[in-house]
Amino acid sequence: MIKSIETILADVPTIRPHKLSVTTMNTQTLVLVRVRCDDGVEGWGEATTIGGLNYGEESPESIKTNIDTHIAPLLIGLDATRVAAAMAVVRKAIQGNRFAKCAIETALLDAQARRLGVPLSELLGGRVREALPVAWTLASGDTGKDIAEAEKMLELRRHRIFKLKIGARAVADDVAHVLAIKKALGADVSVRVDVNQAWSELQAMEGIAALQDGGVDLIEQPIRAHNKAGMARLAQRFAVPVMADEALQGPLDAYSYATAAAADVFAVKITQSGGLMLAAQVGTVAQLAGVGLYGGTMLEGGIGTAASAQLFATFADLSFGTELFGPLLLTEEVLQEPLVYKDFMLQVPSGHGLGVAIDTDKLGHLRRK
Ligand code: MUC
Ligand code: MG
Repeated sequence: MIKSIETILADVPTIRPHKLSVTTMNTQTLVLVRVRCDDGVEGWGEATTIGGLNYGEESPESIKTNIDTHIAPLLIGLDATRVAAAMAVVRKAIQGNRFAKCAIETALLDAQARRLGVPLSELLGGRVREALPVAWTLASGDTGKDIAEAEKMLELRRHRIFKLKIGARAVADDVAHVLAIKKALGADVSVRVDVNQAWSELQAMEGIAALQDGGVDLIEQPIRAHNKAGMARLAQRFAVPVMADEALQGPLDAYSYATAAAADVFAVKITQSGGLMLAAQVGTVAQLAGVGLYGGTMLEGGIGTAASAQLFATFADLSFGTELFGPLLLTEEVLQEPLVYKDFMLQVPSGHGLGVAIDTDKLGHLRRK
């Protein structure tokens, strides 16, 4: 039986300002959910947003309030061993709130996998890989600093795929910035861009043409998420793959994007999809439709990153890799044992459930009082 549900907000400074077209992050707020069951098993989940309400329609505070006030009361007393049934109750009663639902579902699945003595990936179909290629985002806002940061990552053998956040400046300035970085890093290093919806379709045509000529490998969400027809035109016009991110808010969007051929690649995010089970369906739609898969992040800490890794390890096709570097952008680690990044890969935790444990003392210091 589900006995109690606790939600915790923890503000963790980033290692440097993280500049996106929609906001500059100096802190990340982790929303952590702890579910305790009457058999003594507990599970953890996480949801993060980017810049409060700058990126999506849920904020850390709304996630906490809506779980505490509306979602937890529906779940207390339900059978903890029947996660799908418990989530069906939540999904029937609660509109929207995909991030909150993801955090809750993750905690319930973590508890159930621990109870069964298996890694969470086994409840999601079973893993086909033990390590995931992991990109790093260069977003200091300064070309020289970004090049130095990338060179350090290559030397550490931590990342050799770099995603650049653009869209805040004029197209020509962004293109010059990206191509200077691409030139400095060379042909063997993958350079990609994420515009976070900032361009008009005309700007996108100009920008993508120049980036494609300069050897950029992937163009993420160049235009507004609702402009599916525009995304389809761009995907068709250019050889460089165009990826949907903000446009995918679950399997229905994935289906409609796949049938409209509106993206070459899907960025799958567990929060944005509304939970691990729905994110798995986004992955299935992509694989059925021949759309490439990329494991996305909302810059979660260790819990959300481990949860995403458990799912992405089940994807047969993961040709564009992942960006599960969230904990590395934060100055404080909330796990007892940090996730392992080596040889350009994130090792998928092999223990039961999420395979990670929270450092509750550390969290005690970081949590918002
Ligand atoms: C996004 O839009 O992809 C992921 C990596 C990063 O730096 O920002 C996020 C959000
Ligand atoms: Mg993105």
